[in-house]
Amino acid sequence: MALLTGVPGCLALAACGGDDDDTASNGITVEVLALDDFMDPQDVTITAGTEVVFRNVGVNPHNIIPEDRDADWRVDVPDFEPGEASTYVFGEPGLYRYYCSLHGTLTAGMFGSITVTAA
Ligand SMILES: [Cu+2]
Repeated sequence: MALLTGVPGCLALAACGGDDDDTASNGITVEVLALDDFMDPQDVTITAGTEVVFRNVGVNPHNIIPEDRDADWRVDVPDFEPGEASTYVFGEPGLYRYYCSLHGTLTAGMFGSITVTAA
């Protein structure tokens, strides 16, 4: 699996994983924290419609790179400096794996997963 750099399709950063997705929220929010250099919690299970807040509480910039390079919940470095957060409502059940390309891969270092179960 190649590391993703310069993935097209997400050039308008404000549209990536922002608050403007059209998936209906179920009102539940969970936080996934990016620290230096790991995700806490690393693996999360939620029901469809839950909003995930990715928050960088480390001292270094991080990113959230989906395994599926066409996914629209990517968070790139300019939007994920320390103190920054990005939200996304996961509406479809499935396994969503991701990693920080600065500090990991899908299987090592800084990576995690969101398991979305049917509502
Ligand atoms: Cu990182």
